[in-house]
Amino acid sequence: MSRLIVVSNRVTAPESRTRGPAGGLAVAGSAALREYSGFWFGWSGRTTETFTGEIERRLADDVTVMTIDLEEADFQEYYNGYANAALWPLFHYRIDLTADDRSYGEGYERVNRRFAETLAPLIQPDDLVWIHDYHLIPLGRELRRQGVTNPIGFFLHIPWPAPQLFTTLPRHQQLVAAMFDYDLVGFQTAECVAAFEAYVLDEAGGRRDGARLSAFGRSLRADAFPIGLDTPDFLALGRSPDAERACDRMRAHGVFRQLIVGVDRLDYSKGLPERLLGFERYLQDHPEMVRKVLYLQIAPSSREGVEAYQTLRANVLALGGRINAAWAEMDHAPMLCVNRNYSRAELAGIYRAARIGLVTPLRDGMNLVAKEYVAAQDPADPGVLVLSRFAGAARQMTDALIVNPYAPEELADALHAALAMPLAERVRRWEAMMDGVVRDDVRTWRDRFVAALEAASERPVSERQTPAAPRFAARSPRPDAIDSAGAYELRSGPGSAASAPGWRPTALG
Ligand code: ADQ
Repeated sequence: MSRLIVVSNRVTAPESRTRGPAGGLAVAGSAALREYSGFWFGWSGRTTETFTGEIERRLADDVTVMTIDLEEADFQEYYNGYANAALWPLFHYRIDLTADDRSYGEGYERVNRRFAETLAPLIQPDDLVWIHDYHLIPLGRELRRQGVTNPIGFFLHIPWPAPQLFTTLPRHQQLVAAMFDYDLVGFQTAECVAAFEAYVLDEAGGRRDGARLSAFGRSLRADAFPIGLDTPDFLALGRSPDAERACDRMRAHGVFRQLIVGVDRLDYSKGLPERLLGFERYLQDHPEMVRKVLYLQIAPSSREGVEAYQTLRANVLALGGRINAAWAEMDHAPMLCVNRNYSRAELAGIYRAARIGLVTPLRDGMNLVAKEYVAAQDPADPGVLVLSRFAGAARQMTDALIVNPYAPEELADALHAALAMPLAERVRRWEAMMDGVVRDDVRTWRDRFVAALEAASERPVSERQTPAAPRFAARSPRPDAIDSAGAYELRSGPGSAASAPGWRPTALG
């Protein structure tokens, strides 16, 4: 069996899947590797004065983790800069927040090159390489330049924007040209695949040949692979003493009140100000409910080095203050905004105590909180998921109450409908969604992606090279400006669900 090498910007220790904080990728990365041999490679999260390329290797929760430190300039230009101030806002349809700077692009290219130079010598001939997310789009190209001929797949966790938006990015064609060094490119939804394909056909003069897209003299397969939860793991966490305690604590706090919960990184893509306006509108429309609901918003800070995040934090705090100032009494406040992380077990307990899970991003690749909320519910008395139509999850979770997060009155109406929903309807909707959460879990996602990567690679194992010694690496000429060095050059080698306990799919009775 091939080894699987998972590469992401940040390697969050797999053990943090229970302790939190956990981004979506942390959960997915460790679940992807736990049943495969191989390792997880990425940035340690630390910066040093100068880049050394030294690899720290350790075993965490049965997963081999290899990390490198980056330079402070890398962190500013590649991470805070190009990845999070240019690509992230653009890919989430916020071109008004996109900041570009020549140094950002240079830092992005440099870090991707450094990743490739450090990683390439670790790759063996029959390894599969799976690269994750927008920080590392050009890494496949850099690995090819290092002579790696193994199958390399790329999965984008965030949305791929419509061509009209994507073309606002300076050097957009270079970024897409680099993607054609992958054998397989995966997106969260069919809508993202269609947006990518539209760009390739209309802007890059490419074409579709059966399942493959061709452009820039190369071809790849592009498909949708909606990510899921590690459902059995999450169900087990939901039965843990920490989860029970958190659930009891929330129920005691919200006694005689219906609890509404939101759990999001403090990120403008998550639609927090818009959500607070929707809640405010609900209180205005239903003043009789003011003492009967409690909205808990858990929103730990994120990317505090980027200006747009500091502004967002101030906005959310101001809106929360305005709502409580208008409606609070000496013994009651309608909402709580908590700026911290909880363990995943505690989150499971909090979700379970809540009658409504409020997940209303303005744009989201998938959104795992929606799936976690459903997985955490009591089957005999489940809560209602209110879900933005702009989350990838809305394509699968059609039994949620689907809303337009930009319309406060729609949010207010959905809160009203959810609180009035009879038990039988809550159960019916929850069962339909839970079937999907169990069936399409993170293992299904991983196995589908890995199988597609094996199938998409046109190079048999016997023809794969390891970049262990100086050699000639053939590269096809390309029309884009990334590579002006010619078609051949001397390379000098390295250094340059259904089994979920406590749940049975309804289809099986
Ligand atoms: P994220 O933007 O990080 O992920 P999401 O899918 O919602 O978004 O995952 C967030 C994760 O962090 C969840 O597992 C949640 O439980 C956890 N989390 C959030 N707040 C927390 C808190 N206060 N304490 C502890 N844990 C907390 C990106 C994309 C998503 C995509 C995922 C996976 O932006 O669209 O779903 O990757 O592909």
